Amino acid sequence: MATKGSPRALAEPEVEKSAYSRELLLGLYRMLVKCRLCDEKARILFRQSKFAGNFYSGVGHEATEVGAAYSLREDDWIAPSHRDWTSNIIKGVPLKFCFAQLFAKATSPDRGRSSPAHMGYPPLNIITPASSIAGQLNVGTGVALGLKKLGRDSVVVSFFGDGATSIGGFHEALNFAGVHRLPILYVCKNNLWAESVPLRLQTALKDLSDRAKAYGFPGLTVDGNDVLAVYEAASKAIVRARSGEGPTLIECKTYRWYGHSEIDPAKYRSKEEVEAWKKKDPIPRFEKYLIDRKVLGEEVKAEIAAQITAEINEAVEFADQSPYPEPAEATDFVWS
Ligand SMILES: Cc1ncc(C[n+]2csc(CCOP(=O)(O)OP(=O)(O)O)c2C)c(N)n1
Ligand SMILES: [Mg+2]
Repeated sequence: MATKGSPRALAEPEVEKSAYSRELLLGLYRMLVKCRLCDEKARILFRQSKFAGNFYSGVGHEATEVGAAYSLREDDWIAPSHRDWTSNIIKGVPLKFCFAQLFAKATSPDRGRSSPAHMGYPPLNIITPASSIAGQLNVGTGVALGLKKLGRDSVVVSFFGDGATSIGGFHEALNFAGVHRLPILYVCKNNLWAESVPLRLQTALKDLSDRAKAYGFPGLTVDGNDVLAVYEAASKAIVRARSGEGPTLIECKTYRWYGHSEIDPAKYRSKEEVEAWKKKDPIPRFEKYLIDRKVLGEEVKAEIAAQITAEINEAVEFADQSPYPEPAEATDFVWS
């Protein structure tokens, strides 16, 4: 496993153990492609004014999201942040509900109530993101406490960015989880930027995983663009959490390709930096790994892309054709 102190080089994925079945490898690949195509489609739909509010693309982060959440069971929980809408897709939320929620249509599970940055799905234990950065860490940690008190063996995966690690809520959540050995995996997507704030102004640390030491549980840094490195680290941490040994912090070094949101031209970053990270695109990199090992061929690759594209088109059509909720519904489910 790529652990802190020996982060995996940002080149070829290095797992040679063939510990992973063909089915798992293709499943991970299919999910990477699905997240990428859905995210790119959502960006286009936002620019076409198909939905309002704002959109926070996670393109570039797919290996981190998929690697961390892929081995979760249905009864496990995800506490996503504003950029993690694809965690819904990974956990199995039907695409038509994801797009209906983006479009705020009456057919979405929340009947059009949430903004695009607040996608959740209670039937699959995906907690609607809190708006305040790091706020969601406290919610996820509270769920982990609840699971422990109920004696369940489900776990929580909490996703957040580098920017969240400078906020009090982050430290309170991790400290509490360490004290009570809660069943939670903290996944920091370190994409080097928090809106326009670069990492060097965020922290004097080289590796954000060092922060775990202060709370008495393991912290490790992995290459967040290597889906197998993330998968391996996360599945071990999930087993650890499930067996009552407590939390783990995994820092995944990655990059967001686009602006903070679709209305941010991101002029604070250099073109060279962006281009250098695009060359580390997690998808062609994993593709090459699979092709070299004869797990994937050009034909299957094209078939996967075509199937996913058809599924997306159908889901977008469903969202587009769905009605908006009636204005009178606005006060339903509101307590007074
Ligand atoms: C307490 C608080 N401050 C500011 C904001 C506005 N805001 C939303 S996302 C964001 C940047 C977060 O950066 P990071 O945690 O690194 O996540 P990333 O956007 O890079 O995925 C900011 C400043 C907020 N939502 N909450
Ligand atoms: Mg960030």
